[in-house]
Order: sequence, then C-alpha cells, then structure tokens
Amino acid sequence: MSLDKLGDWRKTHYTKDITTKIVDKEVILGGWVRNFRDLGGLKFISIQDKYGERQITLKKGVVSDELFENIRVGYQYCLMVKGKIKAFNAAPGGIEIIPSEIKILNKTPEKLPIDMTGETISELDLRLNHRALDLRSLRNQAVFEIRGEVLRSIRKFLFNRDFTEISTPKIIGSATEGGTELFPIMYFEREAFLTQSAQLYKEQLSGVYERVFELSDCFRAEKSRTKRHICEIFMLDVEMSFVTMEDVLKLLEELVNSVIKDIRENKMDALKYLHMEDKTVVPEIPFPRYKYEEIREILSSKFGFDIEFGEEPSTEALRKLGEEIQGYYYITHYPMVIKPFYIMPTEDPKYSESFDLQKGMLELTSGGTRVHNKEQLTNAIESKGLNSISFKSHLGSFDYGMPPHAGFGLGIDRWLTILCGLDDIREAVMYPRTPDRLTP
Ligand code: AMO
Repeated sequence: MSLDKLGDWRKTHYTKDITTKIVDKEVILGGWVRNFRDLGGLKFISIQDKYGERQITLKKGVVSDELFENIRVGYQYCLMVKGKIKAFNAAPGGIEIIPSEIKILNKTPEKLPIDMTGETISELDLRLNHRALDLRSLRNQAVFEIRGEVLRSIRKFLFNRDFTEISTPKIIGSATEGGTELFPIMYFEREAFLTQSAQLYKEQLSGVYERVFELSDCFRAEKSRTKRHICEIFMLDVEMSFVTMEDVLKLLEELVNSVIKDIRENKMDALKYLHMEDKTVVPEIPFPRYKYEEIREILSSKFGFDIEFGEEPSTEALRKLGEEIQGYYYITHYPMVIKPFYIMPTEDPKYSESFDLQKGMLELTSGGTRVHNKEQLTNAIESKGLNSISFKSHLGSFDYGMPPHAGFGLGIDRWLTILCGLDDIREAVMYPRTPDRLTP
C-alpha cells in the first residue's frame, strides 16, 4: 500500500473539539491509530491526537464500497480522516465519525515494541527506550497535560504577585550547591560546569527585580539509582527580597494550594484517567510545621530511629515519617552543618533558617532565609571548605545594597510524580537522564 500525501488537507478540529455540539458537521481530523476492529460488515478505527481519541466507524453500505474494501490500518499508523460527526453513546465522547475519505500518511511495523492499546503497561525501561512512541499513550498524555497545567498555574500565580520571570546561565564557572555533584564540561579551553541550580543568580536578581522566579533545567551528577533521583531536573526557583523564611513558607503553601485547585478545575479528566481524583485534592493551609528537632523526637519515640544531630533522616526513617504524616508538611530549622553556605543561621548558630517541604516521605522543596551580608557570606563559604576566590563575582554583587532575601527551589518532576500517583520519577519526565540513561 503506498502512502497518501497531505496535499491541501488541514485539520479542522482536534479530538477534544469533536463533541455533540457539532453533529452533522464535516471535519478533518489527524492522528494515530490507537486501536482497530474488523467485525465483517463493520470496522472501527480509534484515532487519537494530542488531546484524546475518537471513533471512526465504517459500516458497509454507509461508507463508499471503495473505502470500506481498501482500508487497512495497523497500530499507530498516522492517519487523516475527512468525515461527518454523528452522535453515538457507546463511543468515546459520545461521538463517532462517519468517514468519506481516509488518508494514510505513514505506517508502522506490524509488531510495535510496546503496548499502545492501553490494555497493558509495558515495562518502564522498554517504554523509555521507545519514548517518542510511548509518550503517545493516553496515560502519558494525562501525565503531561497535568505537567503543562502545573507550569501554567505556577506562572499565573507568581505573575499575579508581582514576580518577574528570569533566565539564568546553565553553563557556570563555579559550584552553587557546594563542590560535589557537578557535571564538568569543556568551555573552549577552560573547564566549566552545568548548573546545579539557579541559586546564586536568583539571589543576585532578587536585588534587582525584588521577586523573581525561574523554571529551568538543573543538573545533578548524583549516581543515585532510586525512584526519586534523576540527573537532569526541572526546577522552580523562587527568590524574594525584603522578606524572611516565614513569608516564603506562606507563599509556597498558597502556591501548592492554588496549583492543585487549577489542576482539579482544568484537568479533572487527566486526574481521573490516572485514578487520582480522590488523592490529588486541595490541601488545607497552613501546612503543619515541624522543627528538625521535633522530627528527630518523633522518629526516635515512635519508630526507634535515632538520628544523630546533623544527620538527614535515612530513607527508611523518612518512609515511616511519610506514613505518619501523609499530607504536605514543612520541616524547618535544620542544623547549619547540613545546609549550604548561603543559608542564614538562626540566633543559635547551630540551627538554620531553612526548610524542606515534604509530601509524605518525599522532599519536594528546600529553601530558607539567605545571608545578605558580604562578610558573613564570605566567611560561610570558607567555613564550608570552599574557596571564596571562586565566588568573587557573586560576592561582588553583595557590595551594592543587597536586600535581605529568602526563597526556595521546588523539584517539578518530583511534584508531578506525587500529583499523578506515579511510581518512579522517570515517568514524570519526557526524556529522563539517569546515571544509566543518556538516550533517547
Ligand atoms: P535542593 O538541592 O534541595 O535545593 O533541590 C531542590 C529540590 O529539587 C529536587 N531535586 C531533585 N529531584 C530529582 N532528582 C534529583 N537528583 C534532585 N535533586 C534535587 C528536590 C529538591 O527538594 N538552591 C536550593 C534551593 C533553594 O534554597 O532555593 C536547591 O537547589 O525536589
């Protein structure tokens, strides 16, 4: 069978626009064959596009004999169909398309490497190997529709509160989160690095635009092979001047609340597809807050985990904590020894004005009040064993009236994992990067 040409056919609608409101209208749809059935005198083709699926019905005697006899399709063939809309309760969306013409624009091998009918879910690594195909699944459509809504909703929320969207360099000359976990690259004749976070630049820009945010990739050279770690993450970075951590805690819980409201309002179908409509619910604010010492106490008295002062709770301890406190909650006032140099110590210098936002066992966000005094910051850099000369340019920006400031970084991929009820963070990324995966 030769392929048809696109010619002058153009889509008139997406599947989402094919509703009972336009019964009897002639439309042109384009997409991929999700499923097909041949029942003798009746053939069904389910066509899907970026928004969903609709049924094409070919009934002998109703469509032309030529079309009925010649049509041969396979899974994921790329099709366009011209036809009329009819109401039909049993079909997806209560609608079927009676075709007058079908164009086959591209074909597929007889056996696809992964299941695309939605009847079974193929193994994750196999799906990731064929990601461009896998992303067409209705399940992935739901996940990435929700991701799109999360990003739209974050921007809406922050723009409404006088934030400026910034873009900062991803190729940098020195570490931001301490000396580890950096990917070195060659920058002409010099060594440079892929950025771990927008931390230093967002701080500098909070001294310009007062309230800034960035949505961007950050790179972590962590050899962690867990369901929570990847090497290229997508981060929401927020920084605000003339505030402290308290103000940031309030802003972040309002943001989480508002984004989930938007998902429920605008993407309920996607939530339902993922069976998350009763789980991804708008959380009450304010979120519960626990100091690091309180968490240590809970872990010790309830579960017998003894966390040394200055240690992060182990994965096992976090799992127990997540069973105990299932919703969103903050852990605040971590020991200064486990926080980066830019975090402000409390009056008792053992502790820091820092926090994590947790959902169950998973850390979604870190943040805190920052040091804005140059001398104090220089000492903090040195005391972490880093060389303040490498931070000369950053420190220089603190010479010109840097305001007190505070902020946070939220891992979008981790949050999406929670919002969609996914088992593995790699499912929440279109093309995940892990220690073992560099393609596709
Ligand atoms: P931190 O290093 O804690 O803080 O990162 C912030 C958030 O990013 C996510 N995250 C990751 N997600 C998946 N895989 C990883 N390897 C990974 N590493 C981090 C987490 C984490 O909570 N500059 C500070 C933030 C700030 O203080 O503003 C920072 O980057 O969800």
